[in-house]
Amino acid sequence: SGMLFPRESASRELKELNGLWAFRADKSPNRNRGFEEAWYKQRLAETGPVIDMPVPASFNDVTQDATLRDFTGWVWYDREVHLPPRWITDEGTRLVLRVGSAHYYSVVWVNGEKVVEHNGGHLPFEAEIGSLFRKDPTNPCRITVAVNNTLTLETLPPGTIHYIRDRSRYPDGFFVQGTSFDFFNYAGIHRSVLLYTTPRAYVDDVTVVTDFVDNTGFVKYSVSVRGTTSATLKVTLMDKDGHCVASSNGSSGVLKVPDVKLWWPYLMHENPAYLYSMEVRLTAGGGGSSEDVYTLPVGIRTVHVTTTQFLINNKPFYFHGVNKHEDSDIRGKGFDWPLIVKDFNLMKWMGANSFRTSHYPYAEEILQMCDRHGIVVIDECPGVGIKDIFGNASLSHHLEVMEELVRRDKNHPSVVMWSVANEPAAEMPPAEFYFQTLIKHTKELDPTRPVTYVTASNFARDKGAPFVDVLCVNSYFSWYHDPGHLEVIQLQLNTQFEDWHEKYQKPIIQSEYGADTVPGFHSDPPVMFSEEYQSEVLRNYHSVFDQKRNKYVIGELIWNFADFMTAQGVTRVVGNKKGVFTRQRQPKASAFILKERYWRLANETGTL
Ligand code: E9O
Repeated sequence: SGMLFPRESASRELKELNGLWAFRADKSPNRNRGFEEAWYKQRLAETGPVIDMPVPASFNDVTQDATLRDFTGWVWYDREVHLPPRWITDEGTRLVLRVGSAHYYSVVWVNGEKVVEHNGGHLPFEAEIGSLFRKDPTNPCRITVAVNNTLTLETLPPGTIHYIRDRSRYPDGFFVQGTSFDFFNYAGIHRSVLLYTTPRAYVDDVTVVTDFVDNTGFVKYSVSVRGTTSATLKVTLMDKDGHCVASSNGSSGVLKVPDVKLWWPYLMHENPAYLYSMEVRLTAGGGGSSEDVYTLPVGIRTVHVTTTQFLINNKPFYFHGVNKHEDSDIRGKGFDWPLIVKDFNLMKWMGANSFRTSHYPYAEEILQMCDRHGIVVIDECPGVGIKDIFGNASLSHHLEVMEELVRRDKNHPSVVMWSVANEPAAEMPPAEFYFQTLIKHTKELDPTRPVTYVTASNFARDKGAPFVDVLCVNSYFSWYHDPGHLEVIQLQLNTQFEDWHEKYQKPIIQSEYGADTVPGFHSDPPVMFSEEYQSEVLRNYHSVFDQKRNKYVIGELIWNFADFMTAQGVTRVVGNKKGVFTRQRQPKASAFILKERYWRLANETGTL
């Protein structure tokens, strides 16, 4: 089935269940007491002590409880909700419970009955729950969600659990959740929980692929319908003013758009990010006829990759942007509109035209903002920290995650490329089959977008590079290598680009570079961790980018947009400090360097 973003319409209602939920972490030794005692059968408050927990939010940083901050295992949420009676009694209504994302593994019950389980921490899942109430029209309805943040070799990202049984040195039950990625494993219900309705016969999924020739745009669509065998579909494409520009009947077809207004990245066009609205209207015949209406924003644009260029609407696009995280004080990875709007304002302030969703899929609302603002996205799956496992179980889960990701994000004009992983152990022999399979699968799911993964390996030994469309290379000259030696950067970066390009003849994005910087640390001559050092690292990288960017280097993404939280460790002082903004979104000196550069690039490469 599809996973359309829930939208209100003449035929669909929606109720957000955000706010305070009751919460209880299962701190029993095997973390399994909740299941043994079937906490889902009653209100959580009747099973033991509960606390208030905001949804959406990570649970880690909102309390004073250190054991909750670093908790690994099952946590339980519940709340009651009053359903409008017509949602229950009307046979023609389909009622769906949807979770935007919960990290990592979730089980959901409604009034004690299990309705859905989901494996994966960054993508939505839903369940049809109406039938539960038709049998027994109880109100209120109780929703229970159990979430487990344990990471294993078969999760994405992967992790390992180490039990330490030395009772002379460690307390009873001591274990460590090991991970090999560089961000804090925030957990909880991270995105909106909501209920929505559709008619019984409904639009289940819509896929659009766009193209243009001269002044004519083409929107190839296909619609899948459920709940009826005799449906009529009417598809109408409207411009910004609501005027119909093309229409069609049937579950698939091509809409021809005269005088097309293309979707352009901002900075590349004076009228960027143009979105049409595609209204899909389903009329189900049979007994009493019913209608379902779903409206999808559609941007008409193309993406092509040559050996040296990345083309959007047949014009070369240069990525000057950032890598981000979903991360902030207190809320952790919880969805937060003020934070999102601030980040977009900062990206525009600095002239960033793109970002990578390092290292997992971001909230759909963020991609919608990108569609509306003309910011280009490299959409990354949570394949981060794959250090030595290329087994069948992990590969098949990875394929499933790509299916879920493409299903969710396929219609966003802002998404121009898929990234299937970040810095995997790409030099290991099994990486060849693994990445060949994964990339081929992704291209079958979406033949219209290029596919990459982000590498930090050696150009000569990288087993997956032959299969990518664009090489994304991370490097940290004068930081992880030759720390303190700014003078090596230009030579080493030149060599890096020439090696990769010569071997593969593909365009290259510098997908990470940067240096940890403690705001307010100053040193001239520059030393590591000072604002001057970060600035110098950037300047040295930039001078090489400038020599290569009209050749085959097609982009530069700073690591990172903002400081972010990590696991505790001796190389991290309250998180990773490679942000050009602090975690509170205030600029370091480097932010001004990027701002000046990005606006200069926009003026040179754009049509401003
Ligand atoms: C992934 C990102 O999540 N790339 C890392 C970033 C970092 O700041 C991290 O936050 O550490 C850098 C990977 C370093 C690759 C080169 C390692 C060389 C070791 C000698």
